[in-house]
Amino acid sequence: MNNDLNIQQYIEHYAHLVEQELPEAFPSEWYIPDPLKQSMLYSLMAGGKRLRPILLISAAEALGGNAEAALKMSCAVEMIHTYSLIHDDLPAMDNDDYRRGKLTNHKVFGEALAILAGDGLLTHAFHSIAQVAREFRLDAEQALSIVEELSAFSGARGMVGGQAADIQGEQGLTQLSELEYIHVRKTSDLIVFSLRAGGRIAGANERQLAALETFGHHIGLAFQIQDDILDLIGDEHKLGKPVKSDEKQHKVTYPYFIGIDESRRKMLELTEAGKEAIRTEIPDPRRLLQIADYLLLRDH
Ligand code: GRG
Repeated sequence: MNNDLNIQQYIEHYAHLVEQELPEAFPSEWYIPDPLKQSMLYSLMAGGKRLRPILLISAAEALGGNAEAALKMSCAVEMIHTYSLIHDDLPAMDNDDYRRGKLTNHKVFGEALAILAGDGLLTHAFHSIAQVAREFRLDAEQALSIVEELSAFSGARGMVGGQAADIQGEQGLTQLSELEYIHVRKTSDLIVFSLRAGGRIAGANERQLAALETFGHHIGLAFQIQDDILDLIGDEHKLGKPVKSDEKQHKVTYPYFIGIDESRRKMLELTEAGKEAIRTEIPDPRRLLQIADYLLLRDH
């Protein structure tokens, strides 16, 4: 059925399925204190593009994996992503009042519950993976590798390490390679995990996993460069004239180092290189290729 959908409809279709599945990930017989559950669900259900779950599902689909297992597993990666956003918004980190057009978790529930909601989501992601592995009788080696890789890509070696380097870098980054290290850890790593996990559900071999990784690494970095560009020019577009606050002009982003035009060129080049990595190695890469192109069109 989803063969008939254009890429936007395909993305909307899976984003909707993920949204239906997310609350189901918490066993109904579990007693979770009410404010904690509300706080977790508030951020989990606050919208968002659901990019990482969709990539996991599409990678599984591209290799003929079980669609239901992929959908359930994809909720785990969205839990990790959501926890990282809740913690990133805290006063000790970015101190943001709004996320996805809504008040941030700590603004609604207070800092203590926001920290705990993040902790709860992080922990529950691993529970969900174990449950999916058991329910769908995943190959034990693949299931263990998924757990291992989620920990590596989202933890101190990956996203958490990227966040730490970002905070340290606020004292002043001097080289593009330092910024790229942060972007890869904070953004590409969870995308790479999603693709490899989707591949593993489908029993991907090492060459296919490596191809998915290269694809994720490149489109993740392209996605983050685009974020930097949108961050800089978003307000200018909205207001129809250039308004650059001092803060934005001096924020150390990709355009800060190489300018907007060169950043755009780099973003396109990375996307093409990512697509090239999966074109022949993955049996049916069509949706992944379309997603890579679709991401270039986004405006938020
Ligand atoms: C606090 C452990 C910890 C990590 C925080 C994810 C992150 C690391 C910080 C958020 C800030 C940021 C710009 C990170 C780069 C990754 C990124 C582009 C996140 C936003 O992802 P989208 O655009 O968000 O997919 P939606 O809202 O669509 O889910």
